[in-house]
Amino acid sequence: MYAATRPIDRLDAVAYLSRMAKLPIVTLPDPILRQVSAPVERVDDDLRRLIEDMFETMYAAPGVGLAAVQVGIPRRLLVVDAAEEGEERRPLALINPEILWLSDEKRVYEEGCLSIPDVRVEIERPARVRVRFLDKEGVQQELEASGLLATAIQHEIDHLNGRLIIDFLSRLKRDMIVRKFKKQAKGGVAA
Ligand code: GNR
Ligand code: NI
Repeated sequence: MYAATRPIDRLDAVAYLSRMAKLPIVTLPDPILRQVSAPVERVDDDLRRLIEDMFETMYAAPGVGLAAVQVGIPRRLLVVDAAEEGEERRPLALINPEILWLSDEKRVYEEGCLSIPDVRVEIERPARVRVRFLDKEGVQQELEASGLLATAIQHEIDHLNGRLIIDFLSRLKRDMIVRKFKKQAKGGVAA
């Protein structure tokens, strides 16, 4: 409806001024999840708006991390917040992240993925990671992470390369899960 024919009420005005949006999350078997995301070319206001929307989407899910491809935008951008419930938020946006170093020490964690609801996979990954990236101001940064943050960053960078947690399973188990999601997408039962 047009603003000229209908007064904007207070809630509309707030939504309009803050302009945050929860975005739909792409799920298996959408083939976009298998794309290799392209580098972000410009860090501008449009990208910062996308980052804000990705944070809103991730916190609402709720999730520990989110890659842009999961909201249908195959660009090398991810957001993550590994703070525990009750802790203060620690939002991190990584643009064009590059892994500089992975520890020999490993850590095993049962990972979930918002693009593969209700599936959990136990994955062994390097326990610590060092990454270089651009922050939301376009400034190059480096970060060394451990614990859940290290796991989540590796999970999200896998998304940028079209890799999913089911790729750590045997082909048989992976195919069973993919088939289930294909059937669901066709209009089968929800479980
Ligand atoms: O919410 C999520 N939880 C999670 C748990 C362990 C390791 C990685 C993650 S990321 C995941 C959200 C998601 O799908 N990000 O791509
Ligand atoms: Ni995921």
